[in-house]
Amino acid sequence: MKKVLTLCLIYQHPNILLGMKKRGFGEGRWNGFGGKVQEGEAIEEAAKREIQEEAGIMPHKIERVGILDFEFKGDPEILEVHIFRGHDFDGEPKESDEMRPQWFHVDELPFDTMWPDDKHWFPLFLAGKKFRGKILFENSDKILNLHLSEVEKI
Ligand code: 6OG
Repeated sequence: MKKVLTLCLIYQHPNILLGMKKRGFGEGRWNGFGGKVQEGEAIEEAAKREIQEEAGIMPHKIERVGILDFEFKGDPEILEVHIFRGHDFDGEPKESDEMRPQWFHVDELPFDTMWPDDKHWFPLFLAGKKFRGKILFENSDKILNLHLSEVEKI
């Protein structure tokens, strides 16, 4: 079983836009914006729709930079998360029911209140690399196994 999700990060060096997840999966953590891809929807379209819904902004152009497969021990469902980077956007970030957006300097990212995988792949993201990975979680705080590699093309 596979569920396809998006995760979109706006990166205007040296700042990155994250959102505090207010409810549901990942509640209490800073993350990019995203969610489930709907039936019949292209993945990139879903990424734009989700950031619009959650942060009130519409990115001009987004680029897919990573795909990560997440598995939680004992759960047969694989979360396939497609990570996008954007730069310019229309609108002003504003709080929604799901997310409270905030800009962070890249040297002051709140890794302690982000998903534990993020500290592993953010350096690649920030360096403009493309990457693929597989991460096995024991529970939402603990990683049992992590494979991450830089790729030429995604
Ligand atoms: P909703 O279920 O709220 O979308 N997501 C993850 N992001 C990170 N950084 N690490 C993880 O490790 C993640 N698992 C899921 C994908 C959930 C949002 O959270 C992301 C979506 O953007 C397990 O619709």
